[in-house]
Amino acid sequence: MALSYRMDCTDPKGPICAFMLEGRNILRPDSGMSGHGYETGRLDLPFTGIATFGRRPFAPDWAAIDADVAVLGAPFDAGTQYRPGARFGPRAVREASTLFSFGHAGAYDHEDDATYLGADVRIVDMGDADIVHTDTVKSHNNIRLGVKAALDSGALPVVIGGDHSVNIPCIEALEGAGDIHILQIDAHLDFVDERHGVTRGHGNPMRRAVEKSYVSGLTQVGIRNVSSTAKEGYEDARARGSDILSVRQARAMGPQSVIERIPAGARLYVTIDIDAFCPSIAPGTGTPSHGGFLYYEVLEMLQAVARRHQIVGIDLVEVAPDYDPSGSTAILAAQLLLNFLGFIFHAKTLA
Ligand SMILES: [Mn+2]
Repeated sequence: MALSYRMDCTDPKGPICAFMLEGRNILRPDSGMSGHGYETGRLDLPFTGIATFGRRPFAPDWAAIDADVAVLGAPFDAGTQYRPGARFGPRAVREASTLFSFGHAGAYDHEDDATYLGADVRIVDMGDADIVHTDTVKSHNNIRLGVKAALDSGALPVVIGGDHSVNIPCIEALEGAGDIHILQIDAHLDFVDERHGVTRGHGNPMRRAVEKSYVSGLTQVGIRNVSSTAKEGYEDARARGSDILSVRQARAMGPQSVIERIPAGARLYVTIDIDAFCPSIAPGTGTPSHGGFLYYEVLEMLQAVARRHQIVGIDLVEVAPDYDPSGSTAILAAQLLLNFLGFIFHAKTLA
């Protein structure tokens, strides 16, 4: 058989670039609504092919995104105050996400009796924001432009960090798009104003967020142990209306009750720091903190917010894969993101 790889940018519904093999999208082989194509096409097991997020189409032309979800890598880790390595997060999470790309035309969940992320949910991978070493402002600006491009196209932006400083340009990109509430799932408060002149490190993002006129409030869940935020930071956060819950407090009230504390009707931005999880299941991060969440505690919070709120943006940060030779941390990140996206688009079908 003749192998003819080409870039196809001529889709009549929009110039999304996709890798095609003899007319079939090899990154998303079974994209028809009619179901899987095991008998007629390639098997395309998860370990084959190009590792875009979920093995969905690569969309390098940010001026021509035509999708429901646009995934952007933000491989910046110069904002860290301890172990670096989150610059390798986007690649690791993309690689891990291929595990969930069996080509079943969606993922059937028997507990929910729902098929998530069928071919009707169009996800593209924008690639990475350009990172300029030693230059936080330029790197953050490139991330902001990527998120803005996703928003302008009408797609839901999903950013994979990078350290938590990459949340700063994500929130900046939402300027002019209406008021938002932020749900932060994290071990650390990240509410430092300024220290030694640093205002855009990974300890600063929630402080930068509340300075925005369009950020109406914060819900900060999973906060525990030592942090770069001192007592004054907690007092400042609470004075600005922040709702701060530790893992033990959140666990005692249950995921549904935690989410019901978020103001009803709020448009929600969700920022997930992987160090919110227990290091026993997520050791691949720069500042691990024992006593963290387990998988279903966070998954059930995400399922609840997807049912209750409009989600306007997501970031998942601080996966530093080299501290976890098992790869479980990146798999956790990919599994969370894909399930969260599944819940969001499934909730729209019920609305
Ligand atoms: Mn954080």
